Amino acid sequence: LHVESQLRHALKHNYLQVHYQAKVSLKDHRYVGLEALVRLDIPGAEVISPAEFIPLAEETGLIIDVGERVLRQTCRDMRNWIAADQVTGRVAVNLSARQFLQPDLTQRIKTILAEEGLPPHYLELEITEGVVMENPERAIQIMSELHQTGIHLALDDFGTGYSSLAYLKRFPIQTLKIDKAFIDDIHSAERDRNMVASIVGMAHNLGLSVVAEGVVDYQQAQILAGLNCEYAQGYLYAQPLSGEKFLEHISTPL
Ligand code: G
Ligand code: G
Ligand code: MN
Ligand code: NA
Repeated sequence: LHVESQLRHALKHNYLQVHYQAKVSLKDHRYVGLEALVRLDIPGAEVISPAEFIPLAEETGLIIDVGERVLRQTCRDMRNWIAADQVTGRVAVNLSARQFLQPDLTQRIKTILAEEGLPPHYLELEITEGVVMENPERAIQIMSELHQTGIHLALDDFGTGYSSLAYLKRFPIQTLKIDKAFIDDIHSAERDRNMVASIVGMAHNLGLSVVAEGVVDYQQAQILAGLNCEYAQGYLYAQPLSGEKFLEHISTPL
């Protein structure tokens, strides 16, 4: 109940904050895009991580409100940054299970994009493998509708949700994000390295690009580059940062 009342309080007073984490190319460690990650920042209290309040927001239905605010803020920030030539690439936003299954999802997103003045091709939506595999046929319909608007789609937390290859081929997605769990021990565990090599090979055969999540050291980055993985996110490059700090980060040469 504590987190729920904090969340309601935060929604009422607009204390949701969108942070941004850089995505980089593993070839040259250059910035290529960004992911929006929400935070609860109530004045006088510690920042609350989405890992704590997203499941609760999902249970209570508050996620619909949270999700729309995150999307709107992200589109607004991105539009301004593009107009000022401060940011290039695409911005990724995470969709929860309940959001994904909203009957009018595509229309709601199109409305927000239009109101905030962001062309759809600048937006990428991350949908977890687990959510998609709960009802793959329905997921294909929803993803196709989203894809037709020009929005890009990424399968998030890949490797944790048991996608069958038959489905993967039919999903109208452009990107796989390999879950951090496969990256953590990539230097020491040959099995994890082999798994990642297989995922990258399979993704490329299907015409998908690959992002490795949770890259924290240079050795992991080198191994991933050697496995032909194109992109990475992780603390090695940048933590999720406030918009202001994110702009500073990407404008500072490595
Ligand atoms: O940023 P952090 O690593 O603390 O995020 C924890 C979890 O919360 C991750 O699984 C991430 O995908 C999820 N998350 C972060 N921001 C959002 C958001 O805006 N919407 C949804 N649905 N999930 C988010
Ligand atoms: O589920 P999703 O992949 O959207 O969640 C991303 C989460 O991972 C965010 O909460 C983000 O803060 C976190 N994250 C990003 N990079 C790293 C990292 O290098 N190490 C750890 N431990 N977490 C990370
Ligand atoms: Mn994500
Ligand atoms: Na993930």
